[in-house]
Amino acid sequence: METYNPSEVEKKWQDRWSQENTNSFTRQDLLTAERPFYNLMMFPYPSAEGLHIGNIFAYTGADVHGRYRRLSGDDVFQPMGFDAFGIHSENFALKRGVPPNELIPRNIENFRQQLNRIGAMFDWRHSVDTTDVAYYRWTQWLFVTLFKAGLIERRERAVNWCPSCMTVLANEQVIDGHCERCDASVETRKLPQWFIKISLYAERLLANLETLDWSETTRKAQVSWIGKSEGAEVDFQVVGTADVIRVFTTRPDTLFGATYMVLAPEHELVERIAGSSVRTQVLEYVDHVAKRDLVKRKKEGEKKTGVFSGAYCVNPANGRQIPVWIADYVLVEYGTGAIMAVPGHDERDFEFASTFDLPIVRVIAGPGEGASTPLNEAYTSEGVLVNSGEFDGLDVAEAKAAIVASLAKHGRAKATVSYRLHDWCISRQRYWGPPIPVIHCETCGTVPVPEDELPVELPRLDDYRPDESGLSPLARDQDWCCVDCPECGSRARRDTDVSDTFLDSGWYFLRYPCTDTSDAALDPELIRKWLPVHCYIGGNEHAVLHLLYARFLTMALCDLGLVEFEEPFVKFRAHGLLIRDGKKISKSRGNVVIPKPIIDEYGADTMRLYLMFLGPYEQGGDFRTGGIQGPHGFLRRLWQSVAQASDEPGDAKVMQALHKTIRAVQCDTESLQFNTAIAAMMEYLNLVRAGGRRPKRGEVEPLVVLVSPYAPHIAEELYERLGNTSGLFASARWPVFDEDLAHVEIIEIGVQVNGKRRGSIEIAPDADEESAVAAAMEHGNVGRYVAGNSIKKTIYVPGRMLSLVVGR
Ligand code: ANZ
Ligand code: ZN
Repeated sequence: METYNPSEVEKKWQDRWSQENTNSFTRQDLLTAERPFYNLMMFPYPSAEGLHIGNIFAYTGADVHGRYRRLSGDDVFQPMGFDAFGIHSENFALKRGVPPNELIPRNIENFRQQLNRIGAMFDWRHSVDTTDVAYYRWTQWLFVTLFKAGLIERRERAVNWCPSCMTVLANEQVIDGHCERCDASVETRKLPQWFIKISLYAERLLANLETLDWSETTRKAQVSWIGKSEGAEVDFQVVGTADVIRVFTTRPDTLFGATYMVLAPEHELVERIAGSSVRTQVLEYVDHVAKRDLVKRKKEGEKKTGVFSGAYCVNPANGRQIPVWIADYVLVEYGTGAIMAVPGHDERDFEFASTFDLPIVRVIAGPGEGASTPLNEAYTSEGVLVNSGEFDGLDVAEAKAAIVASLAKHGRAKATVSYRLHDWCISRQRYWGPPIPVIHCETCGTVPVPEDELPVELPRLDDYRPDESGLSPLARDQDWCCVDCPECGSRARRDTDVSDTFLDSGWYFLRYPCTDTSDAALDPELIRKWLPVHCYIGGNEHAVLHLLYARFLTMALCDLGLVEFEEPFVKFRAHGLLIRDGKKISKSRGNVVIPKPIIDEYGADTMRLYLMFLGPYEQGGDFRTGGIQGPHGFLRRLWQSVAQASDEPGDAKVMQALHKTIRAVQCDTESLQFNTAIAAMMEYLNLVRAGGRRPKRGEVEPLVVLVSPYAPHIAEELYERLGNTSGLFASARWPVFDEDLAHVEIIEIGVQVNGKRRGSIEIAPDADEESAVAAAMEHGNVGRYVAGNSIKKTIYVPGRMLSLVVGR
């Protein structure tokens, strides 16, 4: 047999897969599939640079998983598409001076070729391109559907405006006051905008998280983004006036410790209550704050500033008069824009009170503390009430309920829930997106474009540059803007904004199986059969944007009876990131690695194997080009072993090792622990070839199947050379391991976190520390205690115990 020539082998099999439609399904195939498994990965936006090695790492892992499932008997649907609208793409087109309508199709073609070269089993028949009218007409349909359901509204609002991208941004796209994309400082502008009412769904979006099998970090990110806060609104009477200051607090239990109040400088009562002797000072302060940068203001840790208003309120708990201050650490847009300040138990209030010499009173006592234990800093933990009259002795939870109930009797308080999640602003004053399908008519108001008149096609513009006007470039195309009102027929104007790219990507997974359907967005039969998605893999940077919008849209469609499930992704796993020279590989850091030279030199199979061997898939790994020889050598050795194999059954000892290997590779591949699966296969091949031993067919043929998800081309070739003619997927099955032969001794050991037993793991008595820690982290309970912290120290006694010391 000739030597291993990756480029020849890979070309041969890629051609064959494409000719035989090995990975593409027809509608009929989809409908008759017996064990549907929808293996979804986040689709890329087709930049001009093409895919870099970090993207390939992500896609390869998902493909390995999909190939494994398919060999195990699942019907795996693995589509791929392009998220090609949006500012990213448009900015690039502007820079190049090539219209996006020309540039984007070229980029897409380039991406498609790159993706094909890695040998992933993408079903291109079911691809989507969000800029294709055949797709975005349904994005517009979705807009109209939500609009008719009352879930989209036009509001004149102060919105985030990026002066550099010259467009409005969603809150989610503003990071620390800066544009997520270009990093410019975000400004505020008042413009009429379209909002999707995602905040109506806050509670359900939060509650459902419990039911999802998702990476813990992703789930946590959503919980804090939704930001549910249970508390109360309490009214404080302003002394000597009829005015009332309403505050929002999450700690009504600390009411007796409220020693002063604070209004946000923009609060409407500031003008009214400012006493005459301090009026000038107050107005000066308000003016000073108004000129300051909002971004800096929101950052904690800044020195607190403020001014006394001259007014007093009555603390309804104990009738004492407390001063009202004005300070910029209270934000006007959150809660009621006013707070009761409890310096004994709130860090910000403690700092402010210390600065301005305001009284600090303890009302919660922790273990071993009493009513008069001094406070050197705010005490923010649990405890029982002290210095709180009739409520003394209650714990925090009891006191919250009791104090609110008691005030409520006099109409002074009510329990409230608030969320940080705001409505989703989807208007973009840019060119490269689906036009918002609405017509503005003087007589009829806002009229959605009738469904049978969709799509509203994006016109070609010679000049598609954004401008300062607050209007999209589409507004400059008078012919396009002028239409007849669909209701009364009089002259009317199109809405000229386009919708946010996140609307395009918020529903693409619903469209994939339905791409053969041209008269509806969704094909109910196929949706029922294939959704929700069985496994979704993507980057954790989408934890709150895309993943929240997709969940919301699915839930809304469910309420409208258009799909039968609320949650789109039963299982989500975030892949890790590749590091190079100590930094994340990314275009912005300028340390990208292009896959092509690696594929040209070693082949895609070696590259796949190498990437999957770099580190745990969900954690990522360190990219060092040098390490590629090991995986490459392994494939060469496998090739030789098949070539030299004698036609005999395997030796008993090797067969036993084989069954252990099958078991290990299966468990690890299933749980995305690709690196350890590869290590097991390498170890096995070493045993097969130990001392230059001649391999037996029964020893290597199953290995070819085990390797195939990782290195599919060479596996197909070897499988064929072993005399199988119809291709791996058509005739091979994942080998079944023999329980007795694969048996490895397993024992149970306890796991401690910070000295407390939090669970136990089942593990081989001689397992190494790394696998013991990995097994412990898989244990939900242990994971919970470790989450959010890092492991500072590990004490592992094989066969006995594992103890983790964690901290921030
Ligand atoms: C009294 C108190 C005592 C508070 C205590 C906290 C601790 P979350 O949980 O984030 O919703 N607050 C309310 N409105 C505010 C605003 N507009 N700007 C700044 N701070 C505001 O936070 C709610 C808590 O943040 C509220 O509960 C209030 O302070 C403060 F030991 O009331 B608290
Ligand atoms: Zn009209």
